[in-house]
Amino acid sequence: MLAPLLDALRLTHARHCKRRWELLELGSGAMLRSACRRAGPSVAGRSSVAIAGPSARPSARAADVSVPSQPSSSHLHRFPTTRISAQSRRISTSAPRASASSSSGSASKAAARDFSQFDRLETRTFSIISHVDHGKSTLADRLLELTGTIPQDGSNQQVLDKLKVERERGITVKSQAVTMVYDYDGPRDDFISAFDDGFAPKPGRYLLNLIDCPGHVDFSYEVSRSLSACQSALLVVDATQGVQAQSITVFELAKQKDLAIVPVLNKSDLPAADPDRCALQMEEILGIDTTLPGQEPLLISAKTGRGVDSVLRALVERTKPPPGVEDGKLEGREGPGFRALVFDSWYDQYKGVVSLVSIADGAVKKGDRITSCHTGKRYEVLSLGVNSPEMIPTDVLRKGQVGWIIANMKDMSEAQIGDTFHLSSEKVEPLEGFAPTVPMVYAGIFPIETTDFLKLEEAIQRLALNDRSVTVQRESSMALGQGCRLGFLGLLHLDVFRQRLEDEYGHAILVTAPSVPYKVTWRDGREEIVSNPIHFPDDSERKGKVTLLEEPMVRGVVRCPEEYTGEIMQLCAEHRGEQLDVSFPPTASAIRSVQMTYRLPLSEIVTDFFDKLKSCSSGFASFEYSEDGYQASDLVKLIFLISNTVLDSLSIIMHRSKVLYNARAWTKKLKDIIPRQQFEVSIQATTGSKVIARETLSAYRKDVTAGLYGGHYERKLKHLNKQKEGKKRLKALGVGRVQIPTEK
Ligand SMILES: Nc1nc2c(ncn2[C@@H]2O[C@H](COP(=O)(O)OP(=O)(O)OP(=O)(O)O)[C@@H](O)[C@H]2O)c(=O)[nH]1
Ligand SMILES: [Mg+2]
Repeated sequence: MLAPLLDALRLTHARHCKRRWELLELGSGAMLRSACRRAGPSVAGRSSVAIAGPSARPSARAADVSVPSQPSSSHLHRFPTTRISAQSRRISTSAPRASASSSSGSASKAAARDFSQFDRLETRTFSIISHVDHGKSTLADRLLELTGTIPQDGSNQQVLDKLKVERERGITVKSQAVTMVYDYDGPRDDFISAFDDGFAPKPGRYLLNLIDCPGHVDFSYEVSRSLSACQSALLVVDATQGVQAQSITVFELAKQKDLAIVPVLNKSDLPAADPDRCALQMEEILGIDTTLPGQEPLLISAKTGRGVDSVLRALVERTKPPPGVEDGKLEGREGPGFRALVFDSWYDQYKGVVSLVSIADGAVKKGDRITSCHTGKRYEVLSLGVNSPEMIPTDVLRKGQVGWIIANMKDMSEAQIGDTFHLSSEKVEPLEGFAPTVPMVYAGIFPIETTDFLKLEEAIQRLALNDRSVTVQRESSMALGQGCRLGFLGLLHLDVFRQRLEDEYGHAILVTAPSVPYKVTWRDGREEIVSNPIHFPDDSERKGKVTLLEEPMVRGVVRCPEEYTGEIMQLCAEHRGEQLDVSFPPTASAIRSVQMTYRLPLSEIVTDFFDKLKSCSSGFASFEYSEDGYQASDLVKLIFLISNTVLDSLSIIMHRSKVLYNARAWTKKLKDIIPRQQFEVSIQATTGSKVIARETLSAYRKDVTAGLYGGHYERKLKHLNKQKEGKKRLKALGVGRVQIPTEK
């Protein structure tokens, strides 16, 4: 599916044609306008965008994602940059004109925070979606500042990334919803309706519900459920990077949900920004006709604030309110038939279980009795309100609004994401929930102290309820005791979950090497997905019983400067990759970049592939992957035995070509880390049918003859034999009791 899109990417380059981005000075700020001079309806002068005065933003964050990501903007300075030619941008001045932001002013911003009459306001609910690091959270900051939702003090940096892990890594991992009040000053003179019926919004106060989504592929579940609550999506594209893999995925998700797309080109302040090329990519790759009214990309800089209020304006103009809630009328939002979709929930220490809902029909008030379609349980609404960004209680939530509900729920499991709430007195059809996710990577999580298992399990269950894309199963291991086996959507997801578990619950934990789900076909035709190596048949067990072993594959796209092509090809070959395509897509910089598409086994990339890729490309390579079915493979279970006892937590499934190398390397490593005992310890690696590697850890040996001077040799021998006997006894006792250090 990716191939035609990548072809289109190349085409874009061929058909590259310059469009004009005009910068017009305006009262409080400037106006940016895309004046397309291509074939088709002229849009010059159609979209007029008011821009708030540039505010100095703190410099780009230092933290970078540790696992696969596109080269971040911080890498860009290393590439020579190509600027949009001076001729392609016409800079002119025009008479000052009141912009949306200037018209609001501080008094109206204060009024905007008044939520007493908010339920009559017309609403627009939208998600901000994009590829990772294209500037969604920074844009959310500016939108919140412009609407007076947060103070405009120059210190706001990705304020919606509240989790410690988000701030440390500089990425969004959880969607956040915020309600803003926006004063719209009415359509401009050059306004052209985006709708066939000529729909034009009226000037006035609007309620905008913003949902900032994560960009990394591992958190696509967050994006998908956030989009379910929306009418439109702001598709942000970094004007220096162009349309990238996740831009396509999230765009398709939004299209599937039939949302209005508002394309935004961000980072226009950077010299490498090439809005012409990006706009063309949007056309060629995403099929957005940027010449049509309502589909023109908005050129902004979320960092400086330039052009950001054009986004607010576009949200009101390019999206229609849900039917029945126009013009501040209450009829369409009174009920009956109240239905609310639960799209997030969390546990608040003081308030208890909080459900974030999007009201699809009717209204709900404090004291109402509601029922969960999922469990059939009834609750009383104790309080409700909106996030702006703090929790603000209100009297009622009506159709089209997004807000929180606190009912007398005892347990997080009662606030199921994807559930529908309705009034207990009414019968309704449940809203469409969310399809369950399929984990791509599994890992075992064990407590360091085995007695802490119940505490750890509770912590895992709580976090997993907050992140429904994680699957949890109990697991026990001879060496590590009781633990849980968790399924994640990717490696970053696993790493973030581990960190959240440690941060939020203060547990020191042990995570086993990630593994992937394999498919075993038994002779009776039964197919079984095995994600835990303990349950995978070894060579001796499978004889005559297993007809087919398959492993999950991915289609990976590596993009890097051309000079690293050789190293990356070698790396992919070492990881059993099969090359499918090589292309040279256009870049914003003067450095030629190469894009290689590979089919790789998932198991090969869940270990050290990303680290190697980053180091062999000096950090410039980016890697994206998507599932690509299963493929028959000669798989082997490598089992380790310490003093003839199976160390089940170390069992690992791998391709037969790698088994000997790994068996030798791992037995050597185990020999280094296992402390010497009073008795000899054997370390063996086996495939079930034969031992393929062995190391022996020699015993401590006290010199029992040290104190004996002279005398007959038999006297010494007697002591030595006694020692031998003792060691034999110890060895017998010590089997299975060798302590494996866990921290290495
Ligand atoms: N120069 C410049 N940098 C920007 C702009 N917008 C965002 N950035 C920087 O780009 C980086 C990523 O910004 P974020 O807002 O966190 O990006 P994001 O899309 O929310 O990232 P994820 O949520 O992890 O996908 C940060 O260092 C921002 O400071 C912009 O308009 N100009
Ligand atoms: Mg973000």
